[in-house]
Amino acid sequence: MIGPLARWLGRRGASRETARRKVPILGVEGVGKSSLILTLGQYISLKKLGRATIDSAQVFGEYVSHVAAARPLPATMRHDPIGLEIERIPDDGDVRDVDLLLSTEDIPGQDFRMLVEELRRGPVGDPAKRPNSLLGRFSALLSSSHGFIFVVDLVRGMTVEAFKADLQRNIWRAYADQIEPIMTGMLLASRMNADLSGKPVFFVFGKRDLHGLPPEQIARDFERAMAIPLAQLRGKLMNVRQYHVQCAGWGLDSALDDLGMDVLLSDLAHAVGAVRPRRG
Ligand SMILES: Nc1nc2c(ncn2[C@@H]2O[C@H](COP(=O)(O)OP(=O)(O)OP(=O)(O)O)[C@@H](O)[C@H]2O)c(=O)[nH]1
Ligand SMILES: [Mg+2]
Repeated sequence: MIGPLARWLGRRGASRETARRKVPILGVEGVGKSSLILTLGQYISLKKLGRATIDSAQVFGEYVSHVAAARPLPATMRHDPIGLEIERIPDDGDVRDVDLLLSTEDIPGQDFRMLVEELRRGPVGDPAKRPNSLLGRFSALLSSSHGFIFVVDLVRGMTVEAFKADLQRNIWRAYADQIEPIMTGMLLASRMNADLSGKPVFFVFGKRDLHGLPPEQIARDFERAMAIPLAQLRGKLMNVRQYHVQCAGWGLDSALDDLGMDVLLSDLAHAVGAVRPRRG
């Protein structure tokens, strides 16, 4: 007969076997990656769901000092590891145990831009023959990760007025600039390490306060504009979803309740299989 202690030890054993789930946050420069990880870091710390990794304490300290002074975050120049260890997620008014590591350390915005440019320039040959190229490194990242967050900034490089003046064209341009090359890259990379199946790809549309568009409209446009690569990615059994968040404009007095962080965290943990069984 299994007693309570054995059951508890069994569960401890089971949870130790649970691999850490690595989910990099990717996107070109200035789209809001650092802001997203800072907002998530603040959110999980405040709600007692996890913490920033020890390695990234200094970077988070710097970020918070910018928020405290109501300044925008500076562009990330260093390749400091930035990570969040998430141990719990909100779940129907309760919490669930998870084992999830979110990081931005892998491809900084500038390198990611170079990857996007390389992909946009056209035929890249067989990535398997060039493991040290950006695409080769991207492929390695894809294979070592359990899921991906791509941050998209619809307004990127424009004033809000200019963005709204030609809304439809600007949205399509943002997709062509920021998303299409990534989808192409993933499909190419899948030739190097075929097994992308089951790995979720979360497109996070940030700066909700700036673009001001309803999520339903973004979702509809996104599905239409990206129909072909989306069907190809889904054909690889990738689980592609969209989220809509705001990551700036909150102060240290904010409880961060309406920025979209809870749904993003919860879905992500479920999608990468990081959710542990409920405690008995
Ligand atoms: N209004 C608004 N601004 C945002 C939001 N998220 C980020 N920003 C601003 O966008 C700018 C770029 O954000 P970062 O988080 O530094 O972007 P990044 O992707 O880390 O950029 P790199 O480090 O250069 O790759 C900063 O000025 C942020 O304050 C948001 O939700 N709303
Ligand atoms: Mg950054």
